[in-house]
Amino acid sequence: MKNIYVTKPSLPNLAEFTKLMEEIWTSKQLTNDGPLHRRLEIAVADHLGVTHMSLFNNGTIALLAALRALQLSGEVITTPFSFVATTHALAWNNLEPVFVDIEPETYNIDPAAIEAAITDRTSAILPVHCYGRPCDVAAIQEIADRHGLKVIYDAAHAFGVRDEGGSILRHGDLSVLSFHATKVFTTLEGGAIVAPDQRVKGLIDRLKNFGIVSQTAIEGIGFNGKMNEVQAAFGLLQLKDIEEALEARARVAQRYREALSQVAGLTLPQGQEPTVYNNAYFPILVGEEFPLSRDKLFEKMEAADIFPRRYFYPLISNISAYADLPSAQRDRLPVANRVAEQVLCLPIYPDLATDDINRIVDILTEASSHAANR
Ligand code: T4K
Repeated sequence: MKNIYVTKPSLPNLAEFTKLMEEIWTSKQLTNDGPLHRRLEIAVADHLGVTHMSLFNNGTIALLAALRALQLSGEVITTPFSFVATTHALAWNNLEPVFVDIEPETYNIDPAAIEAAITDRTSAILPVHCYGRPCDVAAIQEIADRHGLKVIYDAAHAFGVRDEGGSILRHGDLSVLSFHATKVFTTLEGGAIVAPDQRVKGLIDRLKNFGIVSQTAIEGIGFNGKMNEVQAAFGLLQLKDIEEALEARARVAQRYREALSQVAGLTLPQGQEPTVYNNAYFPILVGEEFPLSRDKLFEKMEAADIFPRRYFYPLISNISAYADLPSAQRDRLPVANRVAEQVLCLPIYPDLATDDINRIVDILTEASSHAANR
């Protein structure tokens, strides 16, 4: 039987890609703010409805640059329920992560918990729009304003997500995207920072290019975060197909909802009007009422050549690099620990065939009718 993975990128038309490669072959401009990079930067910003954006070679380097650009120090309050890159970016900036618990409905950082974790060493908040579901941006901003803190959103999952006022990337001081191959919009590897104005974008553009201002002037300690022309070419073609890709994802999510909403013990992701979601992931929780534990269900699916993922398990606060932090104690993070132990991200991507969705639905419904074996 064919393997079904948690995601598969949609590839652009190969002939069109070849044409763009010919442009690169002709110009021999391979990287360093080349013409395709410039085109993509404008096109993506325009598509997302933001004004100031800097492309990066990947989302992790973009996160490092965002934290560096804001010159933070001391402690940064963050969520343990994310991909490890979120916390690693703090560590690489010599910032101390302070974990707080998440909300049981959105799996995003709990604003009430943020307030309680603020000390005189806190300089910022690093929330994640987990699975592309928006954080409580108003509550987070209110707390940040009251305590003079910066807010950097890890928006790696949030390409194209909008609230009633427009792109959710406009919130906070900076938002950071990932364009990795597993993401809704990809440039193979890639990422971006959304900045509030041209001055901050300029600072970020310098940071990602070693601090170079001109041939004779270097400002600050930059590094190499540049996106190359092949990545940009791939992105330009991805962007052409993004609306259809998002619609196809929405259809997969809808099919899962129809088929699984009545299955006892499974909690499905719920949307909230008027938010526009991107269906980047389809996380379900496998609760106590389900006959199989999450891990037994995971193994059963793998045995049937279906490969969902336990994003995000283990919880970041439980991995050895961070487990000794005072804020990492399990009893301080009950919701995050429970969700990490119950979550399973089902396969979702534009080309997921109806037969494959049916295979996934069948295995879940069949498992739900078994006698308990947790
Ligand atoms: N912040 C957050 C919240 C993030 O989720 C991420 C990345 C970042 C920051 C950092 O951004 P980047 O530096 O990555 O731009 C993946 C990705 O590597 C990672 O980008 C992503 N989050 C994370 C959630 O997932 P893995 O280890 O699960 O990927 P992998 O290689 O096992 O791929 C999963 C499945 O996708 C495979 O089973 C098959 C499919 N796949 C994957 C690749 C790479 C393909 O079909 N084609 C491919 O080229 O981490």
